[in-house]
Amino acid sequence: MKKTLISLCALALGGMSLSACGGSEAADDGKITMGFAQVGAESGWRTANTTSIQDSAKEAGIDLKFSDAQQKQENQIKSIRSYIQQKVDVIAFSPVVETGWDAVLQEAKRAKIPVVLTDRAVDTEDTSLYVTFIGSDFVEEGEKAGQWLVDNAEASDVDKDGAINVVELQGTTGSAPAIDRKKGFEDVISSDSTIKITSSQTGDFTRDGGKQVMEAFLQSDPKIDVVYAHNDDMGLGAIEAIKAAGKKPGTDIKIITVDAVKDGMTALAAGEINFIVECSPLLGPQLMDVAEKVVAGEEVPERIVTEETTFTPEQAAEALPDRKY
Ligand code: GYE
Repeated sequence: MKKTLISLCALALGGMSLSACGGSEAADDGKITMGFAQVGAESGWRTANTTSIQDSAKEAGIDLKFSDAQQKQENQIKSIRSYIQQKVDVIAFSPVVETGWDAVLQEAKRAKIPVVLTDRAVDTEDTSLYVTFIGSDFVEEGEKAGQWLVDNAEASDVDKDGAINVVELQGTTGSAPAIDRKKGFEDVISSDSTIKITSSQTGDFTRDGGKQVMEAFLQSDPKIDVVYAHNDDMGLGAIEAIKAAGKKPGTDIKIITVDAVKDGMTALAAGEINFIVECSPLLGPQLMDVAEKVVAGEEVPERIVTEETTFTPEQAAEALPDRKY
């Protein structure tokens, strides 16, 4: 590995000294070292994502340094700084929130360590701070959720008063999937004046968060027709709250979620969730592939979008036996 780096750097930098180049000590044994700063372990999606990254690193023979930030940006920044100090070959991370990354990403750039974003995007003017972003189109996911509601609005209007009152369980405040899933959904439902978001609050992408927020919504608002949860886990928490309030999830109150992890799909097949927009957590193989290319100095696309689908209860029942996560 070092040889490739030296020749590439020599080409790129001409007369500049080799010590200014990205060739790292960690690459001396021929193995690529990747530092990965994960968001946390907040959801079934995240667990599947972590497994995918760890398994594919092993398969690709990449030495993985992994950290869990417990959903705190300051922890992720600390991990990234430590990866820079350790001179890893490549840094990959899933930014917990969109903003506030420029300083640490500039440090990585100065150290000539390429950064790959996976799963979540950052909001920065300077796109030279990362090589690529691998992940879903969250706006499109929100649109798909909204489209299902527009298409099924009549059936969803359980109290038949002509208004469809939606409560929204948002993901982590400031995170790309929370911002974009909200936007995509709102854009599409605005075409139907009977559909209104009556309450919207963050449940931080956790089951417990979803349950607590839903309990509060149910106490203050007797006219909830639909729950739009930004992930399965919050939807599953909402199901518990709805049951505890003596109502039937999926029937008295319709539920739309995003992710399509096993627990979500099981609830969908059982009719307790009505529609799920898929968001694939299996980003590991693509990430390792991109890391190998980037370290070898090859070009990679600036944006790699994950392909995904949607599920109705019938489709969930069919897909469940083969579902890997
Ligand atoms: O939908 C949610 C997780 O960033 C796409 O984060 C990811 C989201 C996912 O906690 O379950």
